[in-house]
Amino acid sequence: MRLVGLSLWIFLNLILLGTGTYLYLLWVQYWRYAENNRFQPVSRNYTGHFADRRHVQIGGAIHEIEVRPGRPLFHPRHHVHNTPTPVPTQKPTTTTPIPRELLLKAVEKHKMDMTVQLRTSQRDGGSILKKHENRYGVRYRGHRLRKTLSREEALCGLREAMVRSLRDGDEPFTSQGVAKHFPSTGLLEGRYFNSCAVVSSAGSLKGSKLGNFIDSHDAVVRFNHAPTEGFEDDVGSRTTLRIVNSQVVTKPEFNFWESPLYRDVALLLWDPCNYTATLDQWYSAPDFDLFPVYFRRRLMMPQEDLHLLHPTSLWNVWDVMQRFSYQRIQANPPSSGFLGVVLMLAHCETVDTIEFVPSLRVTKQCHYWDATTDQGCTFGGWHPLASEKLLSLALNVASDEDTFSTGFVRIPGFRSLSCPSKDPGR
Ligand code: NCC
Repeated sequence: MRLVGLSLWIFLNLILLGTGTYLYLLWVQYWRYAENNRFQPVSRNYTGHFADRRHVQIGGAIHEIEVRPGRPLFHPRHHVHNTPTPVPTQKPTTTTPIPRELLLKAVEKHKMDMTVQLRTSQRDGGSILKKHENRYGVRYRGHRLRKTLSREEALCGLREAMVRSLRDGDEPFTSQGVAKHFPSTGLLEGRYFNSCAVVSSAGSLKGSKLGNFIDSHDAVVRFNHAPTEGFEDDVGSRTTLRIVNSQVVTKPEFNFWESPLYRDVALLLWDPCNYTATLDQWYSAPDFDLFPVYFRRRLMMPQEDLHLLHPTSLWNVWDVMQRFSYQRIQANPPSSGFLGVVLMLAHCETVDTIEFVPSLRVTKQCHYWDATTDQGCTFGGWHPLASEKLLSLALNVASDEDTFSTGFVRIPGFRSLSCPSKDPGR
């Protein structure tokens, strides 16, 4: 009897301890989440002003950021064509520009703050407490970063990821009798540009006056339903390629059939598949049913430069991001933005990603065209955005001033790379 009582007592204590630990973990996770979703000022000493993002507060005084006219940034080995490398050309709009050394100080602090914020978001996004959210069955078996990242190595990894579109020979489409709906050539196949701009949809583009700079690139990539009309001063007006996720393709509110946003440009549509899914498995159960729309559009507008992303590309890119991160990263596919960057690296001498890494104009505003606020749009809620941005920073050849004041990261394309035949550590 005594033994039964003792066992019961131990059992009850164990249950109590287990429940307590569980509640404690939930509590810690909740506060981490709450903390992460509260917008933190860039630093105690200076803050980007959201009402007027052209101002910086340094010490006690508020200064207007001087937008300096651009200068060439490039190492000559990156030049292969005669078209000039784009430089930001906007003129200073300041009334009382801050002294340059103060701006550089602000840039330095901002860089530090952004790195901390991105690392924190990366850590929280990859936390094992979120493992139950592993919706795509990600089972990463490779290494994680143990030494300092080499730009060449990471670029070689991204090149190996082989981001590509589907073609008519890809199975199971031939055996399913739908191969005729797929183009015989890949997206941008045989096309090469000197300079490319990949324009994020970030709210911090508002008021940037980067429109001319963006349009001066040989190719311009945009995403989903990001508009240009009415925003030309900040985001330019040219579009070469639009990368569109399967929600935008299938949800009626985005008007994929009718909207002029999706006309007279190359289009790349994408939809996530499971980490280990074959094309067959993805084709029978896509996340959003984009195939009927895609097939219909190919049939009705065969002249269009319309493509579907090979879904394995998503996880190949994700694997590279995980391999080159110290921390576990969020187990969801990369964002359209980062897919655009990796895709264009194969077709451009250099890729400028505009306001992808948040500049001094950083804002809670999700997109440059609407007032919705959500910090997750910039630092990552669902996509592993923080990891994408940290990797972009590691590949960046632009100066800190260009990155954090003007607002672009510059990455050299794959063509100038010399990679070992088999990437080590894979
Ligand atoms: O918002 P979205 O992204 O269309 O933005 C395109 C790309 O710009 C970069 N970005 C955007 C906002 C911001 N504040 N900072 C940024 O760096 C990102 O690289 C982003 O990929 C997408 O990636 O397809 C995404 O699409 C939206 C949404 O589906 C479409 O806009 C249509 O409404 C997703 N949002 C939601 O589903 C609510 C977003 O998570 C990813």
